Amino acid sequence: MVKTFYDFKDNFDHSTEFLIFGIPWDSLSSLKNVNSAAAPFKIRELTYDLARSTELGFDISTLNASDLGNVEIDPSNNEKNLIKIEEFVRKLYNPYKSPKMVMIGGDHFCTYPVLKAIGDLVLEREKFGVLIFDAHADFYYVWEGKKNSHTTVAHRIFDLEYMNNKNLLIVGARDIDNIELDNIKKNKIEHINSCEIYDIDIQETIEKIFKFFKSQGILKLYVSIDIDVLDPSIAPGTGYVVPGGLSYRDLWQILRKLAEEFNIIGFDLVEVSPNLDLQNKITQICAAKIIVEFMSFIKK
Ligand SMILES: [Mn+2]
Repeated sequence: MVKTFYDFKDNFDHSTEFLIFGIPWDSLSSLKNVNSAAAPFKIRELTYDLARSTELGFDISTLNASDLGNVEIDPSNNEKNLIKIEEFVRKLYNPYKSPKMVMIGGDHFCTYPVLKAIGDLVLEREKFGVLIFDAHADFYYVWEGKKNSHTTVAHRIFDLEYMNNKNLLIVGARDIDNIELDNIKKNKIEHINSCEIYDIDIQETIEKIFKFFKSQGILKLYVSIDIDVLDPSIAPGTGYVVPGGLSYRDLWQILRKLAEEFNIIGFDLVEVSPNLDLQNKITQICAAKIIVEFMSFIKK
């Protein structure tokens, strides 16, 4: 039996504030040895070794969260998985009074069907935006001839009819290929690269992110966190490590401020590779901490 995240219950009712679910799917990774499909199991498991309160002293048991387990995945049928995930989220997401959706991936393409299900249903869509934290832009148009890949996911999100260069922001990138750069320039995609964050400082970065969304009247955010946005010295257990990333503290601080200013309607944490992690599971611990700390910021 799959353990739940911390010891949250596995059922929910009208009062539930967070719905957690896993997507054990890594077939659309461009790497073969990543096993991020195991991450939803492994990350949940290690929460039993962690403290039951957050860093700011918030009692985790009062989060009113449910962990509904994993979406059933068929590793050999990507099309079916996309439909399944979208249906799964559609059934749970109630735009009038929805609990916050929290997804544990999986490779980064897991974000697409989740975000699409929410974005299709969200009310006042002109106030809806997407913030992606990633070492990469994931902005190839196709990858090895295929449109669906974790390397194309930001482009697929951008391609959604209601997404554009005013409601999509990529933060922390530092390994963008020339083809992607062309796509980014052509479509005028905004991104705050990792080096810019350290040229200014974290407070200014936060203000820049706020300004980007608020100047467009965007108040509701879906946040996608690729674990590789963190520097590999703190999060080595992922497929494509790139030096020069964010510190855990800086990401923590950005998420804390974001939750104060925006209605976070859902978020995800993707690309953790348990079999590439250190023996002390530092990357998986970062993932668990980011998820639960962000939940506590959202709850306030
Ligand atoms: Mn990514």
